[in-house]
Amino acid sequence: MTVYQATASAPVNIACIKYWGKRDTKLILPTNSSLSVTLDQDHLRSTTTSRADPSFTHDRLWLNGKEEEIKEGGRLWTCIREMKRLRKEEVEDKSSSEPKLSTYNVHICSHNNFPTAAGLASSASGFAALVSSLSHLYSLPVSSSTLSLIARQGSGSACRSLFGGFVAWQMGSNPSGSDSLALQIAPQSHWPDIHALICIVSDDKKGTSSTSGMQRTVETSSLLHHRIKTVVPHRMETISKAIQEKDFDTFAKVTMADSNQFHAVALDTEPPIFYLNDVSRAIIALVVEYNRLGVEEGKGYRAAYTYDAGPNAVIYAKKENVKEILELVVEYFPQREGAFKDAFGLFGGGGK
Ligand code: 2P0
Repeated sequence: MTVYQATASAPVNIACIKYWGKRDTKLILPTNSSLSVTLDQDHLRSTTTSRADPSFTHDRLWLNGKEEEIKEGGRLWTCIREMKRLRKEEVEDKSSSEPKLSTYNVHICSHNNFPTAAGLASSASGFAALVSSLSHLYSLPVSSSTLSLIARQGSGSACRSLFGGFVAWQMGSNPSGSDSLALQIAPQSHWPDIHALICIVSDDKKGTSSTSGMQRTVETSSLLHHRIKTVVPHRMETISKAIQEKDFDTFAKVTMADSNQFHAVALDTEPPIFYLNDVSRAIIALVVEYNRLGVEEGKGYRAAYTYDAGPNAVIYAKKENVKEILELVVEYFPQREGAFKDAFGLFGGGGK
């Protein structure tokens, strides 16, 4: 008997230009383009196994060993349906000899190798790994950008985890979402010198989810409209060029400015959303001072902080400075056991 089963993993990505706001909540179409760095496959990742079998009575999914409901019309349901549709259109319609896997139910089992509650982007790696494993199961002859269209409908930021290295999510303009996809700006090998240090400030579950928080921002923040129209398009160009030219100074300035503006639009939301805490702000002050000294010594910027929808810091730095930054962080912020995850060489690997 043939077993139809495939496993794939996908890493977490951390945005330098933040996605915050949807123009279409069902299709998950963003109000602005975004750009991220995909972390190393060896560190924070989701691994997903999918199996199709004619004896399965319905689609089922387990996340870290616990079964999750696949609600009709929900995000998981949509991703699985879209992958089955691709299988039917791209494989089965073309060759009648292929088994009709699109008609079988699937069982999907997914694990994260990091705590889901840590406020790190588990939905991004999770949906990217899900789509990637189904694409292997179904032997789909499609590009990662095509798969990103489906991962996007699971969680917006997931579309960027289908590539390694530096990845842009183009907002697109088509109401169908057909051009709202991820593209690789540069592979990891282009700039392997960039490392990410992840500082777990708190592993509490965040107060306001990204999904509901961003829509409140869309509805109530006037600053968001300025950001979308005039700030982000320019920043996307500037940071893409900085990556191409391996210009860390510009990369760092744009990354920190965009993190600041994302938290400013969160604050500009009614009622306001606070993701940073006092420790997050103290880490910002440390990085600012470290960069000030770097400029004074003629070395330029040496670190870039960025924060997502939570208090945990990610610090991007060149390899030569990582040890010094780590020592500074540990000196100023004494560690609880297991509270700090240094993630050297966090890079590489796409979902495939
Ligand atoms: C990002 N974040 O670009 C931004 C920065 C959080 C802050 O993408 O509703 O979990 O599933 O599309 O992808 C978090 O948003 O939201 C996010 P949904 P998602 O990484």
